[in-house]
Amino acid sequence: MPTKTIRSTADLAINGAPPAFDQPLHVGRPNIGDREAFLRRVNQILDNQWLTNNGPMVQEFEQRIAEHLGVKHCVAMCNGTIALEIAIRALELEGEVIVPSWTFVATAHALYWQGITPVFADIDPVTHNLDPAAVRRMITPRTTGIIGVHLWGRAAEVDELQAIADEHDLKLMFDAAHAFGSTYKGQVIGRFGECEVFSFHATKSFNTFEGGAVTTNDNALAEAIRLMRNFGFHGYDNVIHPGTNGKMIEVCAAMGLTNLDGHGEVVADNMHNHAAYTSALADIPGISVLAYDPAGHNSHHYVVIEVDKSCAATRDQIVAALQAENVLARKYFWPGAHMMRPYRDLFPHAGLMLPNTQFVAERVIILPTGLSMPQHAVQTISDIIGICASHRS
Ligand code: T4K
Repeated sequence: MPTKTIRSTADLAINGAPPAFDQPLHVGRPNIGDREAFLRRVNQILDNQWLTNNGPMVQEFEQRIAEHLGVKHCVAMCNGTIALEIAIRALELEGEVIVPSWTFVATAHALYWQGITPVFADIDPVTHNLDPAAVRRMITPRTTGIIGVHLWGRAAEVDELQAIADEHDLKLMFDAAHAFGSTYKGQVIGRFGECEVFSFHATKSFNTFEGGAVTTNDNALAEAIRLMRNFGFHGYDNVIHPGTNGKMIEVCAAMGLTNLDGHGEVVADNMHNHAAYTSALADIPGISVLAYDPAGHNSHHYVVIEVDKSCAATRDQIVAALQAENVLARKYFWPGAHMMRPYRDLFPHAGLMLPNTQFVAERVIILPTGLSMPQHAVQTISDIIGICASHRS
């Protein structure tokens, strides 16, 4: 429960009042399913004495995820970044690959780490997803692929990106780290492009502590990815493919199986929080809540608000006020991957091609949501924002 009611600026912690919450409210607080069920599975793992290397829990997890997403293959991994790297390598991408800058930096890192140049294309400022027209502008003779990101769980422009890929003979894959349970045109994400990559990190709405997966309907690709995940081993003593160690461990799969059973509740709770924020922030000048595509399901993983120039407070002032109240709001993914040192050094003028990315990066705030939100927290957080946004400093 919040400790106070916010009625005026005098009630704000930045002005010396006690914070609204005793304990920090995190963006990305893990959702933890049925503890007893998880512990039963852990005991089973210990009894089995099979801790990793494609054990029974991972196999069950892969089968359940594939069924849940309606896709032929799910290859579970130790985290989303390694899953991206392995997928990129299995697709034999090289040269340049087009990605948004407006994403977590891992999307670009997974390419750059393998000597591939991430070329940043701009986004649609309304959806925050790659703008297909901007993708077209970034194609060069060195381009071999496109990685679309379903940012904030909202499906990317899948059909348009696929059309561009087909036209230019490029490979298309998706970073679906935010999109577990989201849909595109009525179909569950996980089946689009050559493959899709999920993150099941602790901070994701569905988590396996750390974890990730590549999903695909392509048998040969799935087979190559399975080999690459386990050093290229095909049986004992026989390596038939270059590879690395991308394996998910049994305890992570146990967490995943448990959380999968409770995922519907997480989504319902997050939908409720999103609706409550939308209504509580509706009349605050200069503040808008990013709406989810009403035509599709969303993972409801993030609550994203935008602070317009017309607002009486800046985005950074609002974030500072929230943090003083113990509301650890974030500015994901400010300032954009193109402004992070490795990529700024590589492309010092990338911003010229990314006006929408730069515009959005200055506006966003990500607010806490998830199962651990205390009662009345959404209203109090919205009140803090409302008071900040109605007073010029
Ligand atoms: N592609 C995209 C689009 C992604 O968003 C990500 C990951 C990836 C690829 C790569 O997938 P992974 O390799 O991570 O599986 C976090 C996550 O570490 C990262 O997984 C996620 N995206 C990114 C958006 O957020 P940080 O550096 O912001 O995390 P951190 O440590 O600041 O934690 C966030 C908040 O959550 C904090 O307030 C603390 C709280 N927290 C965190 C953990 C780990 C908890 O309360 N409990 C916890 O156990 O990156």
